[in-house]
Amino acid sequence: MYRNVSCKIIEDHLVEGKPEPGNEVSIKIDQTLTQDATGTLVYMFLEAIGIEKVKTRLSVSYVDHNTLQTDSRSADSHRYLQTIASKLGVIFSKPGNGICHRIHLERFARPGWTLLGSDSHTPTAGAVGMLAIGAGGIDLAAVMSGEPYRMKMPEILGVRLTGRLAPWVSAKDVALSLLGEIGVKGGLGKILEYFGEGVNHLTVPERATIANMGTETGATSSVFPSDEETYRWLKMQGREEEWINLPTPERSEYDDIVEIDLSKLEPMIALPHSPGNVVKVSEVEGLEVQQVCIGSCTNSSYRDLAVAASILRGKKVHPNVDLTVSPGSRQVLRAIAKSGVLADLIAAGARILECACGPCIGMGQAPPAGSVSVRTFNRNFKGRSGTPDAKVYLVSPEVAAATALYGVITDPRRLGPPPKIKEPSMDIDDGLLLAPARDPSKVKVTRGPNIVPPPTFEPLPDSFEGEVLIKLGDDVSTDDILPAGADVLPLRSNIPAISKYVFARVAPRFAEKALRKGGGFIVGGENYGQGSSREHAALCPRYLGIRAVFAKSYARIHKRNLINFGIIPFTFDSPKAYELIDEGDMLKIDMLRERIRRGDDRIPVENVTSNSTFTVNLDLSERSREIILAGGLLNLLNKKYSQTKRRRM
Ligand code: MIC
Ligand code: SF4
Repeated sequence: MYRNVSCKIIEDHLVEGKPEPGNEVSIKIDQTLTQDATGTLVYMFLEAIGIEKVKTRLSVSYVDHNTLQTDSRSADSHRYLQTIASKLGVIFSKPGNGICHRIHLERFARPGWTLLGSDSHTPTAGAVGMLAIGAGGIDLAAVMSGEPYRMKMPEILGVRLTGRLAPWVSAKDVALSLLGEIGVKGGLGKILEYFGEGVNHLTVPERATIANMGTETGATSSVFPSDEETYRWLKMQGREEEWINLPTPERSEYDDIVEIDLSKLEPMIALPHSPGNVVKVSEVEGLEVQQVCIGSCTNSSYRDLAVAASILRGKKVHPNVDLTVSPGSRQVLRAIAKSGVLADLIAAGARILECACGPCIGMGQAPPAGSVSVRTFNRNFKGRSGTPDAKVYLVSPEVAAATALYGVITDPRRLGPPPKIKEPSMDIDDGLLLAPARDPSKVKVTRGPNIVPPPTFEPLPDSFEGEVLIKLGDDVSTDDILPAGADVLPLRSNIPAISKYVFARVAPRFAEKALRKGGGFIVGGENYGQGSSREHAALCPRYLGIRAVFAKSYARIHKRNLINFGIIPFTFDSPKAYELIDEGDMLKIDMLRERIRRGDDRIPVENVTSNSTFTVNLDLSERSREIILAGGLLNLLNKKYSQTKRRRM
């Protein structure tokens, strides 16, 4: 018998290494998903490497982020993505079909399999007993070329669920409570595995909400067992033959355990500007609200929308509130249309948006200046909504709907008996999932002017000298490093153009300064690069000449993205070392190639300005050292696959 579900899946997919916490392991990846905002680069990398057909068992390319078409750029990206998917053997999910994580859960996620996705919320698929991990685009390209996925074996943190949720408390409150308990760094280097009898009372969409927000703890993944409920879900999706029994073993073992008694939970809320800033809703009740948004990959299931509709049925949204609803997928949209949920939402005055990420990533619906926006989403980083001084709160659909009704943050337990939601059978319609071409040679890849091949970089030089261009505090998110939103997202396929936005919200002239100074260094605090998987937050600084970051600690995906683009992630060995370094200081590092080649984990840095020397830590696997020496993963992959191509010729 296996120790736990996560270890079982890892062992079944093990290519190399001993799966003990901290060891380097590589695993086979069965499926990949990309979305449009990160996907254009993935497919351009694959083209650069010269891959003719992806090597995974299944790969899907979704269009869900960048769906606002204010000029031709987004539409051009969609056409590129559609044609390149067809050529390379990838299924294409058309815009309008829904949010990648929700569709993947409905149509493709499989218990016992592995999934790598170029989006940080890929672990949503962990709801059906899958090991699903978020990564940067170049890691996706590597896996789609046939490489295993290499990672440091995470610890498995068992989350024991007992009891049953009280009325008006839902899966989002479980996710928020856990975040409140372990914080935005609590899952770092860990897989969160849910077990205990409490799991039996959660449906797959509810498990998906919890798995989805595990990302906000910094976890590598979130995994549920595969059980009868998983069977029910797959059967409803017409996929019961894909079910396997993957229960929590009777004597399961974890590296550590946290306990959550579901019956004790209350409606929770994350305050601005961090998903980890969690308190009880009852503590902030009465605060006036100008906008409420229901949707996103966290809370856009049939149940989520039906609960909201039942609260609003026969009533009107408060006159001072703008309520938007974005269904997670077309399957959900069709179901709410059929059951009358949609009619209730419309009658109450909700604004119905398309099945896409929408306001979650600042693609429209920016709230009024200085206002309060209450959202069922997973992130509330400053400025992410598109309004720099908006205050965004994260809640369950129950709290969102009650708040929309009264115009102030409202604890739904005031509303009387909770609604009983019956999930209807779903109409399965894969009409917007396009199969790849039978004959790829006939596919002409369409490239608009905004599809610009990614830059190439030189191998690591022997020494660096440069200026500290910016010094930042703790929890800098990738939204701070490279914002999303309607102005910037259409440029994801054009690195020279999008690089102008690096730190645009934090230090508006950063890009110009970096180019003028010929590059330099970034200094950060704890958890540098938390949030999204967008590798643009590493690739664009590299394009501007950034060669190293000095931080107290890093978020997992961002650290990997830095390495993948040849930026060295140094770690301060004491809080004092961070204090001693200032913006504008000139730093010099000698014999860098040699030190990295021989695996030094302590690197001396000369502060030329203050005429002193300090030492930083460097925690790199052998593979990461190889990548950095080569000047980035693309250079390594190019070398490997161009040799294979030469041999084939
Ligand atoms: C996000 O929620 O921040 C995103 C947008 O989905 C990102 C991906 C991206 O920036 O394209 C993520 O979570 O990885
Ligand atoms: Fe889309 Fe928001 Fe989910 Fe990211 S978090 S995938 S932007 S819905």
